[in-house]
Amino acid sequence: MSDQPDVLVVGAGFAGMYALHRLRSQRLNVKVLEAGGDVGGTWYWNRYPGARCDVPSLEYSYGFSPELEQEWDWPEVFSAQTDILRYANHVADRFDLRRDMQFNTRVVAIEYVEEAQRWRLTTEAGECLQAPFVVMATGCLSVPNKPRIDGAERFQGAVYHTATWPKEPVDLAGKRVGIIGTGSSGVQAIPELARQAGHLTVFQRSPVYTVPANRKPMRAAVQQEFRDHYREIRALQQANAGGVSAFRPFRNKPDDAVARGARALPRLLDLTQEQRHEVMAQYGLGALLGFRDIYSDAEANEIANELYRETVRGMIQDPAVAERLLPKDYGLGCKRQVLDRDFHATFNRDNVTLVDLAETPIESITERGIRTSAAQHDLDVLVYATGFDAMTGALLKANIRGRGGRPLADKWRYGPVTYLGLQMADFPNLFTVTGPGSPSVLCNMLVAIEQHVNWIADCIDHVHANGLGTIEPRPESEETWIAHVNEVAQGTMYTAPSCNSWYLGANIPGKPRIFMPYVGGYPRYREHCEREAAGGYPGFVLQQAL
Ligand code: NA7
Repeated sequence: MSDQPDVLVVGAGFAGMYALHRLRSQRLNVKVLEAGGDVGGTWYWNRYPGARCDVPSLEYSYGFSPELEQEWDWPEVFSAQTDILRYANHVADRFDLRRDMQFNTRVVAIEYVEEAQRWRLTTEAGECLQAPFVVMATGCLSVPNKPRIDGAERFQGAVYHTATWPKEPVDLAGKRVGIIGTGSSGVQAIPELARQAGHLTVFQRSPVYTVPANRKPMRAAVQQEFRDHYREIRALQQANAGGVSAFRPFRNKPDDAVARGARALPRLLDLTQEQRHEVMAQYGLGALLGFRDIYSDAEANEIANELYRETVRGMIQDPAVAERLLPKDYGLGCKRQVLDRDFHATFNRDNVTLVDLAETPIESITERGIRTSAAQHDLDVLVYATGFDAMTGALLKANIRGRGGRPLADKWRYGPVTYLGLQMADFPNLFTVTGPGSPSVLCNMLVAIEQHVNWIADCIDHVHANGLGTIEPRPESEETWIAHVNEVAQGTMYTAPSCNSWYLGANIPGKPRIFMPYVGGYPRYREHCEREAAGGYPGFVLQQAL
């Protein structure tokens, strides 16, 4: 491992792993610092029972190595955390990544040393490292949110957070388990915890729209079809708003997929009520997501919401429980879509109780469990499935200080300000992979990560090739970009006044309410990045080397 790195990469998830591989190929000395004990990032930490990806694995995989694509077998269409982590480990072994990675190393301060055109990073253990370039590959969902609840420290039972679930198996047999939160993590964990625990009490603050996940095992022939068409599939991903190809093995070939991608989705408003019911009866809850007008038209959205509610009512035995599980004050498309396996059916089990915190809020946590305004719920185990300080959390936690010692927290006091989610003015040579203002979590993360890392690597190459010292955005580029990010988010369900999501920072008390990811589509975004690079970075300030 080099003591004089050209680039320090923070984080060894999929972004940090590829950054190391790609930058190494440019003969740069790279060192990766990772807080966890090994590679994998979000898939290293999120080991809770039921953890899975909501993008098909043949798409949620690296596209930079045709050999890797051909040799890796995915056991299921949508992979479990264990298989994704196995894949990350395979990639680390195959490309010999660990020799330039330092694990169990949390970066606690990152300061710009102006007179040296370098960054100085300090670790929790007090180690100091310096490099001219820093790549923050710290992930969008990597700082767990653990709400402050009165009395939390008094609880005598075991406490877990889904985002920091232990490596060792947790024995829940016969235990009284409570879980707070019904987002993606809670919805995935609840059916598994109910199977394992003696009794499960679900503490729900907001009901969730969730649709059944595809749970098919991978067929060898399907995998082979992908392998045979991978180059075209990767090209299709580049042309798709969410970075996923529309390729369906056997049913069509890539050319058909292009045509299908260009064809607009149907509109719910164009169907009669009878036709809508037929669609629901035939295809179930997931069918609702295929109508384009539900994401932008309030009337279509409310029709879809009501169809959703009608269908769920038919799935739950106890009508009072069903009513509590139904979202009524926000619409489909406001939050990230949750996919489940047996979530609704779990509430028909004898050993599961739903507590609606909107009716009976938590008053405190006691030695024995959770006390709501209506009852004391005795628990042996308490699970927080309360999400993350998303998108900005990890960057702010790293205590980054730019020119003049200016803290990033100060620059971002009214919300994140970046150019393209890649860089910030006054923070030269510091790059963020899938930062706020880029498509990031609205895109297939692997596609977004590779595009960002490639752009950053080319940018560093440009600085070196031209004998320059630093690059950073012009303040006016940031202003124009952030205005555009906000503009394209308006009029979508994401920013409806009734919507409170982690995309908006609404899950963290005091966080500015700003829609953080770029909703204008991955291809449009990518073209913008490419124009900057091809034009010699007109939106950036380039300074001579000292
Ligand atoms: P989410 O989607 O932010 O869900 C967190 C859940 O925790 C959600 O139901 C919250 O209710 C609930 N929550 C948060 N704070 C509290 C308090 N103080 N009291 C009660 N309930 C609370 O996080 P996930 O980990 O499930 O998923 C994050 C992403 O990871 C997901 O979208 C995928 O992209 C992968 P709320 O809705 O805020 O009322």
